[in-house]
Amino acid sequence: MAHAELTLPDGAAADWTVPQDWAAYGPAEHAMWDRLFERQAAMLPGRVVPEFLQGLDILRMTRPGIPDFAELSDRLMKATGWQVVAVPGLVPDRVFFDHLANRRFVAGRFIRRPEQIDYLQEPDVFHDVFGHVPLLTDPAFADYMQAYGEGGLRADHMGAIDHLARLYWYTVEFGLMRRDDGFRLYGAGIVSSYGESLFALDDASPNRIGFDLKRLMRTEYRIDDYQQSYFVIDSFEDLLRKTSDADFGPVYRELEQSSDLAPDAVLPEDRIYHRGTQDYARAKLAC
Ligand code: HBI
Ligand code: FE
Repeated sequence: MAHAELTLPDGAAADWTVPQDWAAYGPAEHAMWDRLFERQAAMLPGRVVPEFLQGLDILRMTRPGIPDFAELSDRLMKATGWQVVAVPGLVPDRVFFDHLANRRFVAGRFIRRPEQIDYLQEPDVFHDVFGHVPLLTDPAFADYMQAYGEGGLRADHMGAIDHLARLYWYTVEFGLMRRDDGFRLYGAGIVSSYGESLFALDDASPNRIGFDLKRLMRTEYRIDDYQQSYFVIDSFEDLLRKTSDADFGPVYRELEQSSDLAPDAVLPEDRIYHRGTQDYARAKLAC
């Protein structure tokens, strides 16, 4: 995605960070966090990868209230060398990649209002911190995120950000993992959403397809509704291995020769775990 319109907000540093100003949150903001947290914490065990729940424990995120980024960073630094820094909202791609490449995760400091409880456009502190930060305690996932940032800086030079952004979307945001006893969620966009946490795992509508780097990079995605396809990895180690052996230069050159795929596409060579009915997406189109 290109965010050409973004300009550095007043009060932000050159790297777009701002103080979290934790003391400035009011009771209603902490209560909104608690409401979202309790709803997800009750539902996720048995659905999310165990590494996520371990991350909540390691970071002491099971305590009430919006977490203090300084404290999260202390614990995260000890676990995997990552930090959490606050930003006012979306930041330019290059700034985003540079933070990740340096093991800093940028998180929104604001929290959604009650009328936005199930959908909002810009990532808030619940999506960013509850959704993304727990897995940064996992060594392989932590390395994957850094590698993505480094890949982003290279993709920027090669004009390939759109292809790379799809990798982030279908793994970090909307990824599923195959475990011995069934599929598990790990993508932050799913894990921070009540509705999609159910849909991604249980609904017959979306495709569930084995991870393949080039195939995934050809696939368009939806930003306004539940995904029509989810891509399934075997492990974070496997994901890291399949994405870190090259600078993606040859991959991007190959992709220039191949067409984009619709979000619901299914190919003969896909490893299809579940062929979606697409009933949900079709019903949405009809209204
Ligand atoms: N900025 N704050 C914030 N959070 C994001 O997830 C984010 C961003 N800027 C760019 C971006 N994501 C993506 O477009 C890149 O992954 C390509
Ligand atoms: Fe996100």
